[in-house]
Amino acid sequence: MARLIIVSNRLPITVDKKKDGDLFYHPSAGGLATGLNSLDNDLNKIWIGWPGEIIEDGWEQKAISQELTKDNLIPVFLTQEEKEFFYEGFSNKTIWPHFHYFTQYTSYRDRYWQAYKKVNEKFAELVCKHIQKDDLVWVHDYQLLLLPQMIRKAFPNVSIGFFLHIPFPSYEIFRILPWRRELLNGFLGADQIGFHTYGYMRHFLSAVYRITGYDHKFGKINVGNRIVNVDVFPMGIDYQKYATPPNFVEEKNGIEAQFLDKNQKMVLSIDRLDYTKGIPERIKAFRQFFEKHPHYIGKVTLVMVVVPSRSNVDQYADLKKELDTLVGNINAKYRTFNWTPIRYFYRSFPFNELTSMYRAAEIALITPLRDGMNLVAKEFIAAKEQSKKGVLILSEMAGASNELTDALIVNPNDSVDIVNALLQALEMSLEEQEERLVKMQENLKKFDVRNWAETFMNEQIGLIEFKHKQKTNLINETIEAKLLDDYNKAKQRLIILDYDGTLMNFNKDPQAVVPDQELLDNLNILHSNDKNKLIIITGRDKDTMVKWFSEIDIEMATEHGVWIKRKGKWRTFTNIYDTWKKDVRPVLENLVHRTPGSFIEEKDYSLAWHYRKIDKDLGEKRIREFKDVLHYLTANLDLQVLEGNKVVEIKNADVNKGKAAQYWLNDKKWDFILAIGDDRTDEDIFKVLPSNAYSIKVGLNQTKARFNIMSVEDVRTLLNKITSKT
Ligand code: GDG
Repeated sequence: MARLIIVSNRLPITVDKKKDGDLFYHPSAGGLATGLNSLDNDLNKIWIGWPGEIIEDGWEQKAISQELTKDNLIPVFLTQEEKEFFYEGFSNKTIWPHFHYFTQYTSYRDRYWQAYKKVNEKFAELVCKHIQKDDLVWVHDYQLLLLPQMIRKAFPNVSIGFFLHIPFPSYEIFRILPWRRELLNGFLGADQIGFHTYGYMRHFLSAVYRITGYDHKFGKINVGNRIVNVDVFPMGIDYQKYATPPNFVEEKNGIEAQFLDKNQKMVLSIDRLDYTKGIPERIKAFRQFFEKHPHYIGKVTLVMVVVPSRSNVDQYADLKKELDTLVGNINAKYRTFNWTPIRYFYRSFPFNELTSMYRAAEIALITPLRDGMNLVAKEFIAAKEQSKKGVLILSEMAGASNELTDALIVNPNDSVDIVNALLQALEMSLEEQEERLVKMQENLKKFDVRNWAETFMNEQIGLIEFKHKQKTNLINETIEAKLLDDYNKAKQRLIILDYDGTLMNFNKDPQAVVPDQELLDNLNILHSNDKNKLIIITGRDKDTMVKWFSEIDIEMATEHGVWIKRKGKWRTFTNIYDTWKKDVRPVLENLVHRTPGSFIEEKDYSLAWHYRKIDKDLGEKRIREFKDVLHYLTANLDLQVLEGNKVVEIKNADVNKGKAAQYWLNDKKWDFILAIGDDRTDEDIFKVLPSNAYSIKVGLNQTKARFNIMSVEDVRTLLNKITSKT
């Protein structure tokens, strides 16, 4: 039976080793375990991760493993050094600050990177030891970015999902990292990659395109022989746990009562100690609030919970000092004998007390400078299920702000914005509070953590089915055997091949795609066989093809069929003309001027604008602009605009590869036809072929061809097999 193997840095159970050596087991904080444990499908689950304590003694490791195995948990034991360099180092001093836009804190130490790779390998080894047939793997978060690719290497067909819980930064930030390529390749080992927001997804796709060159269509990245699905899965919370907490006893003399008694309003903030959370900025804005609205002095209190974290990292210790000073100053300035402006707690609280605070607070002030999602904001809204009273002030830099649009959304760097939001929240009518809360609660109830985990898994399972379906059109062993057999039996064979993207991979410089010797040898074998007619039909210009294929006298069509070489002679359509070029060229030149990195290729009867070296979105935008101008310019001319792979070409309307193919198709009664091509212009060839022809599209895009083949490499392998039969 298929199982789900969850892999995350931390296990949902933490092991604590007391001074006397006793081992204690308790649940780790966080909603991930709830979400995953509630997955209500047929999958059995195992979970692999670090139990949070350094255990170097072999016997102890064995005892812990035995204990955890009872709950299907498998521990990865880290050494002190690994904890220091992998966890505190690369994870928390490199990726964490960098992905949260704190590049000033990013550490670029190779020592950290080496440890990161090593620990990812350690995880990979253990995961691979446990993978069985049909298992699904789901890897979590920034500590394990290399893991998907490592697992993929060992198990090319296993289904792997990956979810990033923190932001993915814009390309301009991401590219700064020396290990950007390795990190992206790590991600791309997965079949599915999930982010909290569309913004993170967009940044990721853009980084992938610019750094690795892999393009995508609607979030599906074609990585050669696989498709990687990238999508948005905003994580929810365990709604009922906060709406109707178990064992919750309304404390008569609890926090809420204390504030009510004194006619004071409670503003709440809860964060882990982290520079990403905007805590100093928040305190300063709170101080400004009293400066601007002094009549609220004595009437509003900020209850600020800061949970200790990563105290071994310098910036965290510095931040702690800064907070102590800021809170000290404001309290010293404004406190009275029965009121303190900020009640600051530097510790964590048991769940029940946390929930009491959520219920008691009139306002939650959650203003991170950057936050992947921020579950506290969602928990606060859920805790208001019964009272329907409360206002959420939320930073637009938290992923949650995309969903909680009925909160008061603020820019955490804009203290005036925060001050205004505080005033608006304090003065908001109960009707408006309820109206805003209800809308958000409805959404959070529907899209809770179970729904999040289920949606992710269902989509991942769907991909397995999709892959399976795709494979039916892909050239497999059976189709290949039939093709080779038909080829063998045939006496009059027509073989039509496209060049770029079919026989050779693309290059940023089109002139660098010179055919290699192996290809030339293979084509020569095909060409020299009396039973074969081998043709190349390409969009390239005649001169380049003549130069590159000087050794083999292959018949061909260039410029999509403008020039036809048959029986050793080149000729062109008689009715073709190029007088239009003088009108169109200046427009293209202007385009190049405005789009650095693009260039014009002039062929005999066409003009092509290449944008392979530039940003894809900019290229597409320019094409849209250009098409309008061209329509105007060519209103009375018989021209067409062909869109190829990162190139647009303007030529006479009468020319296309299908028409070119017909010269040879009509020559004889062929008993075997093979045509292979990769882009839209090759579809014109597929359209004119008889239904029993072997038409093959390179890549998995929609096509008129009968079959698909994954890559140029696969085309070359197929040709090798054909020539070995020749
Ligand atoms: C990552 C991303 C993303 C906090 N203080 C106490 C306490 N908590 C609980 C809260 C909440 C959780 O910890 C913190 O939520 P975050 O959203 O900050 O999540 P993290 O796991 O820290 O961080 C973040 C998240 O992953 C999920 O993808 O939202 O952006 O950085 O559940 O309630 N719990 C208790 N006592 C406390 O004092 N018991």
